[in-house]
Amino acid sequence: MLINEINKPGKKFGLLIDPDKYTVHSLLATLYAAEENKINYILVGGSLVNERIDGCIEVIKKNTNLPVILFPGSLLQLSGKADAILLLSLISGRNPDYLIGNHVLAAPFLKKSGIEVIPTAYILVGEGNGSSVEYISNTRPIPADKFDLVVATAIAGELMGNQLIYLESGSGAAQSIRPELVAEVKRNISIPLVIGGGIRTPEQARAISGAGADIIVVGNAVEEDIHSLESLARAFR
Ligand code: 1GP
Repeated sequence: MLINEINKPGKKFGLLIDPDKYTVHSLLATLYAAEENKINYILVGGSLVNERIDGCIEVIKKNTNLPVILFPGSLLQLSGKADAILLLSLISGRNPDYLIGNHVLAAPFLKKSGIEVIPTAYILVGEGNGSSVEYISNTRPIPADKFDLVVATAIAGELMGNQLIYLESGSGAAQSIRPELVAEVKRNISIPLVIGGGIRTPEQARAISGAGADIIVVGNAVEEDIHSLESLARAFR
């Protein structure tokens, strides 16, 4: 089970592949770089995905041994070909579709597929200036300076039985999750903490790591510059 490996001590790096943003050629080059840099997980998903997710996962599986984890932006992004799925509950928001509605719709498929399901408390943090996840999910993020609300939400996420806490500032966010907030949340939970959104520089990765993140997820920075993978992964570890 992937979750047992995730729970082991040590920093893990998740590379997010949005199938729409890659050609087969750029995907293969990125997978090669991911193997070279001993990336731990490939996450697949995006807010809007037009390409068939199955095809993308097939290419990944054929060309690497890295575990593939679905990070679904919608019900259209389910696939039995992945190793696991983050079953996201968007607990920063109050939209029932993202708290239970979509889970019910996905449940029979997930059960039948046999894919490992990792219940994940997904917490959107930001200034409300318009991430895709905010728009698509029709929810408001928790304001980034309201540490007490973020911490209380993370504690609730753990108490509800989730196996990961995922703090998200939105893909391409100008501001990644602040290290001070990472540290505060980490002090208050005992399950692994995932941080994603807007991580572009080794300095950010190092600061977030030092503050206690167990996993970071990076998408845009690597899409734009494949060479950033090496320095980001090294800095985070
Ligand atoms: C994963 O949404 C992020 O949590 C990905 O964000 O594309 O900004 O790295 P970036």
